[in-house]
Amino acid sequence: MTVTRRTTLGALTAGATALGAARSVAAPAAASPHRLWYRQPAKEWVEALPVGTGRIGAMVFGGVAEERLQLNDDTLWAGGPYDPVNPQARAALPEIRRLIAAGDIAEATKVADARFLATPRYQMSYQTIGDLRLAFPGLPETADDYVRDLDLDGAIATTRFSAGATRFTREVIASAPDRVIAVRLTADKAKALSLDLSFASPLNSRPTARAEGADTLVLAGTGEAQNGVEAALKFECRVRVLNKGGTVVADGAGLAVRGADEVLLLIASATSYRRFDDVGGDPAAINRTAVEAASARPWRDLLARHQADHRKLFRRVAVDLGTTSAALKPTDERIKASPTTDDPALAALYYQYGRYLLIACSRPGGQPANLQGLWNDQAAPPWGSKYTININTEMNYWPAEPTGLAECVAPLVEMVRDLSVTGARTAQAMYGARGWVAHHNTDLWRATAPIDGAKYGVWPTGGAWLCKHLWDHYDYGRDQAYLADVYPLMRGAALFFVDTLVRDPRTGQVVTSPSISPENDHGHGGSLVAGPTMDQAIIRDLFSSCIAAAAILGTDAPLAAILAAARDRLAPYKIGKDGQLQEWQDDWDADAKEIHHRHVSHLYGLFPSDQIAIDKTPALAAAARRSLEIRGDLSTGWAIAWRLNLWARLGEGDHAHGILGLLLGPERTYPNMFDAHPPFQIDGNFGGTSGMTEMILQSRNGEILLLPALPSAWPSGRLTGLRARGAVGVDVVWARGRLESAVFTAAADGRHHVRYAGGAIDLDLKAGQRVRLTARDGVLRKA
Ligand code: FUC
Repeated sequence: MTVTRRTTLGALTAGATALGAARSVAAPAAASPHRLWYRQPAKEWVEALPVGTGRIGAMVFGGVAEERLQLNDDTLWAGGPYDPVNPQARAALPEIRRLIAAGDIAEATKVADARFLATPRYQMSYQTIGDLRLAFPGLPETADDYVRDLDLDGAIATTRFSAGATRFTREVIASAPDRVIAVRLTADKAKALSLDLSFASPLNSRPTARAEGADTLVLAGTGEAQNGVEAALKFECRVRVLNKGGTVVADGAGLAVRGADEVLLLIASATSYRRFDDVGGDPAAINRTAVEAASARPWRDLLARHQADHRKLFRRVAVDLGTTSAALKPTDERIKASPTTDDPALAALYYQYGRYLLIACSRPGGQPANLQGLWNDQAAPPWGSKYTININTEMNYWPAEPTGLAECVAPLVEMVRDLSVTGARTAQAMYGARGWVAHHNTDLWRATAPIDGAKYGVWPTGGAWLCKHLWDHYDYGRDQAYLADVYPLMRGAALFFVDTLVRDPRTGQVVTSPSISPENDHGHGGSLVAGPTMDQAIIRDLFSSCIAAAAILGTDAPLAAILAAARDRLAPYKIGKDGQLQEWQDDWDADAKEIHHRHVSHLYGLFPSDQIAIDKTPALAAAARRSLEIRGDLSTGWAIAWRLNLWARLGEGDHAHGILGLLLGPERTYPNMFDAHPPFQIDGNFGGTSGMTEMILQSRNGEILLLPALPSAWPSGRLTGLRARGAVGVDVVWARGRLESAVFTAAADGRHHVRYAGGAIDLDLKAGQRVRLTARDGVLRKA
């Protein structure tokens, strides 16, 4: 363990300036709490730095002689509109159910694999545009005084270096308001900027680049066909070069800039995607409009508009967990050193990075964050970089409401709206059921049938889990017009289960069948089963939120009564022979093929749900804890992050902090702070931000808990701008391991039951009202 002195940020920054004498370039801003920085260009993709408008994004490598901007468009996917429903599925359903009830899981799996899976059996992949390459003739491979960084607060990636006697600066932003990625190149000498621009794409559809006019380069092409589904999307990416003092000439499939004082590149991208069933858009027209409009604005204007837009979201939350001299090092070195170094500011940086990433990849009008958010450099990425909705997509949105990014949930809501349409067809054709269903994955085309293999895909509660986010968005924001808008989606998800739940002949209770506990083999012939604990819990939440919504909206009382009766018949939680929370109706946990399996699906009730809580259902919480102990802490990225949230819910701050250490270490965090599943998967980043929030503030079971799992490693700190259920903002400040103050700012009228340590207080707040609490001797008082 490196012993480092804890100090305030101010003192450290002063220290950094002193250090700056020795290290002229990098050091002055090194202790900035919002800065990822490096002393060398990115070699690997997971060293490059992400920017994004929510719709289009770039990974910035920071090369000297050649800069590589790897580009993405969130609607560039393989395939086109398709309906994967297998016409044989409905006839196979009774047989699969019968085989499961008879305990012949192997045979049920065979039948499901043969007749119950989607056609095609796999979904479409998210793709990449490729690279915009900037080659700088005359510049060396490596340069002096090199530093590159990503400023999370400014949402700007900057590369600075000297070559010869010239100092170069390259800045990259991805502007949501102006719908372009803008790159500004400057130098401290006149006429010093010369570069050649070209596109390179790994897509098999071989997009072609051509110059348009004297200053524009256009890459146009299509997505790829996949699994027998034809490529339906056209895409276009265009870059316009604006320069001062130099020349631009078109040179075949490239552009050459010579002798400029300053260069501004404006990059736009679009596809013909309009909706899952409409690919009639005109990408060239969309891009022309965006580039034309952005060209009318000087860089400082583009920058100011971008930063104002970003900061409106980003600055809602501030975090300080303390800092040490470890924070002076480049980010990659800090990650490497983190297992043996006290570096609480690295956790704070990771926290805000999660928020930065969500702002950059999930904005209204765009697609939701996929398995890699927005950033992917491959034509065939891992797991298709799709939407895996048996944990991953949901985890992406865990931090959204509590950390002040409710707007970022909009694309997820829109995806559920689409799924309620495509999933209605799947519900009808596969199950003969009303409502809608989505299984464990979906894609740009909103496919909803079971994919990959019965042991992964035959899981009917993916759409229902997504509906939790619809309800949570209401619960945090309390906007009734929004609730009225999404209620039909929740209602449709519930109706599917009214029609498809089956009676367990042994107990008379109702369960899902066929299903699985994602993606865990229970050791009795496979994964297929009736009534995995997670399904019962998700459906319980879905029914409860529908009942509550119907009451708030004053509608649908007859259905609410049906749901209440069905909810009472759902098979309840069970505690098994090892004291664990049973993952299945049978006590099979000890027989499972992988005892340390990464999914902890049966613990959904503890987090993200609050059906199980240490202070409400202590016996179940103890069983969940036992399950967690058996599963172990070490896993893949998102699975570690889930455990972090769960241990926070158990009130175990030090244990949670230890798990956070596993997530932040070099095994699970790449140099650019992307989460390693491995390979890269963004859910761990978001789950990490969520888990840290849960250590400081929990909003559950109708209560707000302050410092419920504060670790001893963070004796003093603050986390301000958080949101709790009931439309209230919360700022938490603590010192020497105890609460100093908590400020509540109400956005709507309401009563809040607030707890800290042993004490509690009720706050009746009117919209706009602000109240400060202190806690002397653990007793909460209004200040
Ligand atoms: C689920 C997980 C895998 C991976 C994939 C994208 O299937 O079990 O670990 O995260 O989604």
